[in-house]
Amino acid sequence: MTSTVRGVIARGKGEPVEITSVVVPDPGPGEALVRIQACGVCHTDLHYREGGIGDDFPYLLGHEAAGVVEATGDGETRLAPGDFVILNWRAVCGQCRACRRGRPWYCFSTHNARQQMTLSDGTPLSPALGIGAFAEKTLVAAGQCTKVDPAVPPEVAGLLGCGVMAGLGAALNTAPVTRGDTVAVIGCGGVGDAAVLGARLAGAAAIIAVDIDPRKLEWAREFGATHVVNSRETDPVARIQQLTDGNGADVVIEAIGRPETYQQAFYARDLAGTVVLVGVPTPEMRLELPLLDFFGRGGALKSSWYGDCLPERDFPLLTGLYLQGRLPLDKFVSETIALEAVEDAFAKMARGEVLRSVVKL
Ligand code: PAD
Ligand code: ZN
Repeated sequence: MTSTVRGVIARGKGEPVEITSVVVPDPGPGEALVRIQACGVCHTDLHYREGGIGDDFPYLLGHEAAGVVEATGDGETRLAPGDFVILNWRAVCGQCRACRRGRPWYCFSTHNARQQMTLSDGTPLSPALGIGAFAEKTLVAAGQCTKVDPAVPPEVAGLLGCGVMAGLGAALNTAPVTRGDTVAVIGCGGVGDAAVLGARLAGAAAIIAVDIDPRKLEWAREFGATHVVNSRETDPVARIQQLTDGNGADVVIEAIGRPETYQQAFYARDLAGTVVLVGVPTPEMRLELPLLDFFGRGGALKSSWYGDCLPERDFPLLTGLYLQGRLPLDKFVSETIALEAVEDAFAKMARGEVLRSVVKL
């Protein structure tokens, strides 16, 4: 059996997305069929549409989602129909070399659904990040479903499925920021602002937000930035050094994914400081820096895949903080939109008008 639902696909590089019928198989063993309630529009969806991530068109976009389990495959014991879940793209396998060494947040063999969703003519779809949730229903591996308290509104819960978790985790898990650290965040979209929030949660002494858009800097302040820098007007490296007694920040989080902003992050940190790259670069980008500076500045240069999160550990923890009023996740939801408005939402994202547009179904 299959279900036919509406979904948003990217057919080819740079082409506007379109809504079409998507055929979703019933779940087999180890799989779950999820009725999507909300799915955020993340910059990574736009990267897919622009061909920046791969060439496996057509893509079924959307990956930052929450919904209700509709059916599970035979033998499923952990999940049941009716469960409220956040979808994750890190269903840890428990078997790969990272998992076996006790580092499951690096899992190199994460699970996705085995069966493929297709167009009506049978063309297989590549679901974004193995999820594909700009659709009324999607098929995922059961391990991609993390149960959380249904008291959290789906448009808020879904954000933890990608960008907000990536930003929070870049600060809390990857860096990790510790009490008293000075932190700079370069690029204050949904991911960067979540990093600001994570730094605040960790007890950072100063949080310097850098962006080229004054609106974004205002929002970053609301999330807890103690200083803001418009890098169109002010050299961010010099300003970050000035705000940290001439030293540079202990932790600099780059949340854009561009060589020039990575270079700013590299030089804006203190000696022996940490750079965390959470922004996703595109294949043609190159970085050229004096090797001596890598050596001479010491410290750690890290990348953060999905905020080094463990969904089963972090999603219930963070939704719990939200319900206690300690994590203002609803501030990320700039607007809720219909499936039809995803292309429009990409344009708003590019113009910097939103932190997150969230499709509500
Ligand atoms: P966004 O477009 O909402 O935010 C990007 C921000 O960067 C905006 O506020 C821009 O104004 C700002 N910006 C752009 N250029 C510059 C510049 N030269 N200097 C300063 N600021 C600038 O995107 P987002 O927050 O949704 O995503 C940010 C990145 O994070 C993007 O590359 C996305 O693909 C990546 C991401 N990574 C992971 C992960 O696991 N590593 C997860 C989710 C998203
Ligand atoms: Zn994402």
